[in-house]
Amino acid sequence: MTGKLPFEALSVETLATRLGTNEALCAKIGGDASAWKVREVGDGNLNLVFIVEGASGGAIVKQALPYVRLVGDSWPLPLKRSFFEYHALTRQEARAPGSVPAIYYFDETQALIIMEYLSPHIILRRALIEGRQLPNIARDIGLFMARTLFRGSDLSMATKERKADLALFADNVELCDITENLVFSDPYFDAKMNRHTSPQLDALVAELRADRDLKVEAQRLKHIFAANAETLLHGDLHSGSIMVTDQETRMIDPEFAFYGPMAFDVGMLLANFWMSFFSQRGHEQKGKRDAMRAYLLDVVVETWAVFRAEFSHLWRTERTGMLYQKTLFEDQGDILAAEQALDHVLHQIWTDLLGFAGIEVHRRILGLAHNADFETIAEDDLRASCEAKALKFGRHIAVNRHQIHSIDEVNNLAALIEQENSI
Ligand code: SR1
Ligand code: MG
Repeated sequence: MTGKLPFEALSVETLATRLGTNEALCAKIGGDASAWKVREVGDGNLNLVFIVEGASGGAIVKQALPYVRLVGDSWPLPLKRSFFEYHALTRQEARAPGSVPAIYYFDETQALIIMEYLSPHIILRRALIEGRQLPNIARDIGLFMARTLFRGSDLSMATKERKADLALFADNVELCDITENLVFSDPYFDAKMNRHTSPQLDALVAELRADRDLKVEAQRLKHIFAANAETLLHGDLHSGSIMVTDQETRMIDPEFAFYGPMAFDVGMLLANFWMSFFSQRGHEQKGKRDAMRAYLLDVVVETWAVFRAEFSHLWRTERTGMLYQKTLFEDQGDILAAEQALDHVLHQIWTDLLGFAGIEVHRRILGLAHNADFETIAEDDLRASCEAKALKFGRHIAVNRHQIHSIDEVNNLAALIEQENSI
């Protein structure tokens, strides 16, 4: 396949013929394409994902489709998201080495990336649903977020380079539009593609949609998301975008990458841990999940602690960008001023991440794109009860984000709500 042929979606049947002469793929998995085994494994909302295995190994072939896979061709979506994913992956690898899959090949016209087959990794969301306690995720994800968010910002980069990058990713308009609508607006009115567990959640949903403070807060957060081009975000950092083994953690799928507020990735990620926490009650068929719930709250605490520690370390050792210059602080012997500024920056991230987390919880229960944590709870009343608790939690942290001062306070709230008899 060359980059010059017009776009054509791959299939299990055509992949070996079309990529059989691709040097990068042959070098990785073996050149005899007739022996390749091809499986389509994409379970995301947007793209095709193939595992291709040959005589000497395997690789992932990921291809964007010109529409939203979840909805179909009635919702066109540009192929260029593959370009942004490729460029985001290269930057993430440079800024947080070893945290993303290795890239072997990129074809912009075919919207196709050939990359490392992570095996025996599984999607983190699936592991958490199964009740698996992964020992390293908090450390690995905390480090990834601190390194990519710090090193992609004006705290670190040369301003010319950052502005060029900002211009490059500014064209990821359609994927930002998905987030702007699906995350920040649709959950708060009766949008066409919304769905929720009905009738069990109807009254609560009506209450949330009538909640003026919540609606205003969601729009303030949307404003921050759209207007605060602080750093290169992953843009969709939930537990479905992370692959794990007991030892290893890799971040995947950064096609939503763009320059936005640091707190967005952190808030979305923590929201997914809290949603996993609230969903555990629905997965107790083989026994109580108390230990799993405690584990998830510990993961939240540790992720935030690792993020803060690494961000602070980078602040002290790598602050080479045009923001909070050392010239004004350390070079004048005023180290405390640099620490005071760091406190302000971390506090801003903290306040905003709570808002983004609350909104992310809402959209996964009220909007178009639900998550498997809740969706795999077969019994409607049980699922609704888990979802109702998560919705209340999300509302509280979004609306009260300026009055909440510690991660323990948030976890205590989660634990309290979890104990309630819900609907
Ligand atoms: C129509 S896309 C819906 C969601 O899927 C992606 O994974 C993003 O989370 C997006 O919001
Ligand atoms: Mg994705």
